Amino acid sequence: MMASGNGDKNQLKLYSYYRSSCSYRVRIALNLKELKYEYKAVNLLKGEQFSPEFTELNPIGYVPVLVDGDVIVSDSFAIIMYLEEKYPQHALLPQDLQKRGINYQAANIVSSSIQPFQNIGTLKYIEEKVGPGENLYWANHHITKGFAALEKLLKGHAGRYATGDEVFLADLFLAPQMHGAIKRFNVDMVERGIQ
Ligand SMILES: N[C@@H](CCC(=O)N[C@@H](CS)C(=O)NCC(=O)O)C(=O)O
Repeated sequence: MMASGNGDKNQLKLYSYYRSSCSYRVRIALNLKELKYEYKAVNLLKGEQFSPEFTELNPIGYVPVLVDGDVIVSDSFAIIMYLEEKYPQHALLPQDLQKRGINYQAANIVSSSIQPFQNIGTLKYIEEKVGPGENLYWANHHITKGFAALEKLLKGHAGRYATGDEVFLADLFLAPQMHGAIKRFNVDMVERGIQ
């Protein structure tokens, strides 16, 4: 069950699952901003996201959830924006507005047009309603489509990282998604020229 920590009310707490790409985005933000936090493990494979204790924090039953004193924020994009405003060190958004727009767009391609299609609940549903193994074709299709769009979008903006030589918002969404695509779904990123 969810591990409880030392109970310090002022310490940031992150409810996370180690293989969750959405939680991974927030862990990168917390680390770049050098913020200490208490790690609260939620085992998605054991269904801990559906426990009353957890859905009290996030009614839809997804990780990540950030608790900062009396403030509770769910959804990686919302959490990262909250962190950006409250803890401005190591800015995650570029000053240049065009670049900023590209960062929002890339992050949202990952969070709206790729990850929801490969979420545990979605994959289980497709497997049950469509047929055994169909969920992997489904996930692969959406991941490949999303990365093809990202490749076009970022052409001309990328440097060492997605939108130049500094790590910004887009990278926080891209890195975990690429990791998952390669390790969990065997998508060939080299052939796509993405790696
Ligand atoms: N848009 C949300 C999506 C959250 C989400 O889908 N989380 C996944 C892990 S990456 C989850 O908790 N899945 C549990 C389930 O499907 O039951 C975010 O970015 O935080």
